Parts: sequence; C-alpha cells; structure tokens
Amino acid sequence: MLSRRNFLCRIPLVAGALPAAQALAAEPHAGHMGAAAHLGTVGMVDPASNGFDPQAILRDFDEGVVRGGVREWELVADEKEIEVAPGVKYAAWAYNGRVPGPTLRAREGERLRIRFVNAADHPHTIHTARMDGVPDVGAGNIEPGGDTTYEFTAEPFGLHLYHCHSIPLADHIAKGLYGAFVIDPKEGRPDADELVMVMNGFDTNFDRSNEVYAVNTVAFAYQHEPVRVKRDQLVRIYLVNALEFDLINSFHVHANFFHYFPTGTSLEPTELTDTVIQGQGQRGILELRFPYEGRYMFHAHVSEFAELGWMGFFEVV
Ligand SMILES: [Cu+2]
Repeated sequence: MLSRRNFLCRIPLVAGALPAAQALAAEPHAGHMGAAAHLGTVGMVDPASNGFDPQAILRDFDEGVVRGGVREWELVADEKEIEVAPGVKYAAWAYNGRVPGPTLRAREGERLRIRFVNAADHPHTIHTARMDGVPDVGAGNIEPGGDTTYEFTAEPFGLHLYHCHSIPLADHIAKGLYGAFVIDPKEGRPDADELVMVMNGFDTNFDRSNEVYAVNTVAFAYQHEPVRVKRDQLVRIYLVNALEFDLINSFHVHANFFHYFPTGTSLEPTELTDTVIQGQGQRGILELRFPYEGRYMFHAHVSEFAELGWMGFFEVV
C-alpha cells in the first residue's frame, strides 16, 4: 500500500503505474530520495485546461452585483475534473468552476444575498459564519438540480470561509467546495497589494490523507511562476486553511516578518512573526513589506506539505 508518507520516496518504483509519480518526481535518475532532494515537478499545469489560474486567483476578488441595496452573487456547485499537479487529475466538486471557489468580498454592514444552484449529482449547501447551509436547518441540503437563496448581513468584518456542509462533511470540503470570504471594515484597510491564498490539499487515492498540497490548488504553482510584488509596497495576504485530513497547516516566509491579524476581525495585529499555524477552517490576514529585491521562498512549515507541493516564491521587483 502506497501511503502518503512514502509517496515521494517510492516514486521511482511505481512511476509506470501512477501518473502522479512521474509528475512529482524531480528527475528520473534521482534515486529513491531524489524527489525529496529536488523539490518540484516536471512540467506545468496548463491553466486553460483547468479553467482557472492560480496567478489570477491571487488577486481575483468577486464583489458581486449590488441590486436594490443588496449585494448579490450566484454560486453554482458542479463536478469538475481538475489537474492539481502535472498529470495528476482529481475529480473535484467546484463552486463556479474553480477550486477554491470565488473570493467573495463585501463591506461590513451590507445586506448580502447568495443564490445557490446545485448542478451536481450530490446534495450540497453553502455554509459560512452567517449562513446555516447545514442539513436539516433552514433550506438544508440542496438536492441535485435544486437551488436556494441565502440572505444575511455582512458582519463581523474579517476573513471568513464558506464551504459545503453536506455529509460526509470532510469529503464535501476535500473535494473542493470552499472559498474565501472577505468582509472589509467600514473604514477600510490601508492600501495594499492584496493576495488571496487558500491552503488546500488533495487525497488522490481516497485513503483519507492527502498526496498533494498547495496554495490555490496547483502544487508548486508559485515555484514555477513566483508571486510578483513590489519592493517596499504593503502586501496583504488573506490566508485561509481549507485543508482536510490534516489537523494543522502553516505559512512561513523567508527573510521577512509579517504582522498577523487572526480572522482579520481586529485592525490591530496580535504578533509580528515569520510563521503562523492554522487549524482546519482557521484563517487570518498577514501584512508585510519586502525591503529588498529578490526571490523569497514561502512554504508550509509542516515540511512534508512543502515537499508535496505547498511551496512557492515571492519575486520582489
Ligand atoms: Cu457538498
């Protein structure tokens, strides 16, 4: 049985049997520890085949449409095969065709309305801090072909998470039905280059542990194409942990420190650090400036996750 812990080390032995193996092997002649010694993948995931691009997801905020004083969105849940590492296909469930789903953005105190359409073959819902979206509560499960409308007020300000709350819960989340939800404080936040990073993982062999880890779904996406930021500019990262099957995840940046605002519900940071841990469903806002040009790595400080895809670079220009 190929377990998560020996997945990379066993790759040369099973390269013919597993497409994931070739994709994650750093080089064909690297030997049994090769993949761990040379992190990364061969080839790249084509954003066009997924229909979404980790580079675009970083700065893509969906403010919906305001009608009659109410901010509205439509979210459609459907099945979708996505590529999470080169050659590694995953039968995902997605909101609006992407994993993570759209980053919804509103302002504190606004009235919000989300029309939810279930175009998939299983019952699904949407649950956030302010919407039930739980089976047997309110509209409950939305059956295939069904729809419902969730309406609520945008509070408190901060960084929230929405996800499906159908049963079995871990599977519905792990399949990709989640997204970030930003509620800006009434007075706003200082101008910044804003980035959304949803930490996730994929259980590609259905053993309820993950084989692939990432930020915004595609393993090593920001290693192949670093996140470009400007020197001295304030960078604000909306960091969400949507990982299932692992108790914690973490974010660590090299050669720099950031202010951390847990859940983003206060305008005062609680710490200045270079590493933060998040449990399942936890999230927070990071603010930092890069004083020097160059490449700076960021990755999960759960080192195994980093080796399996959760690592990237900032390119400071
Ligand atoms: Cu679901």
